[in-house]
Amino acid sequence: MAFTLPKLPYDFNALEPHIDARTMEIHHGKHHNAYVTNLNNAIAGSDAEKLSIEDICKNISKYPVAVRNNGGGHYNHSLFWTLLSAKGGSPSGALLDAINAAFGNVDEMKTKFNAAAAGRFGSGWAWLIKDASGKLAITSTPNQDNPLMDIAETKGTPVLGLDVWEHAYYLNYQNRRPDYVAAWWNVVNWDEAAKRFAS
Ligand code: MN3
Repeated sequence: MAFTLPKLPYDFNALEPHIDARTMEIHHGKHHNAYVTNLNNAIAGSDAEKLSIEDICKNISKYPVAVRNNGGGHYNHSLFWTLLSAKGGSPSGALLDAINAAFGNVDEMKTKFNAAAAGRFGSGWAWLIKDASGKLAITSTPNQDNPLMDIAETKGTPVLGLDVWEHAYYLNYQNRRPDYVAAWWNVVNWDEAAKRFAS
């Protein structure tokens, strides 16, 4: 079964002024759509056609680089959209407890996350992950790799993920990646993050 581009759960302009409508429109309709098309082409006729995108990522070392790049692109962006919300807010409940246990407090977690996002040279992603023992950690990956992949340096289940490719912010923020990262904290969907942490 072919992969499809998921609908955004909000309007293109829902996250303004933090993430502008034109960036959302191009990011979703052009960039993510291209990952879906190229992934479907890359897995056509292979056993990966029968797998979920999560299972493809977990076994990514078995597949050609086109599957790694576009499968990662599809998984990462599908996740990214659900982790954004105009509602904003802050973490609570079990997720807040885990953040405090791992980092001391929310601000310290954000400082470490911001450093991972700023320090990723070139294109990639910053992540807050839950590792196999249930503990939170911060990591980053190059290109469209992610922490589910068997080739990832630090593996875990993504709780938060931030796209730091220039296509995610250049129209509004140009070279100011740290400003984009700071603005993104205003539109994190903490309810979705809490659900991911609990699962
Ligand atoms: Mn992107």
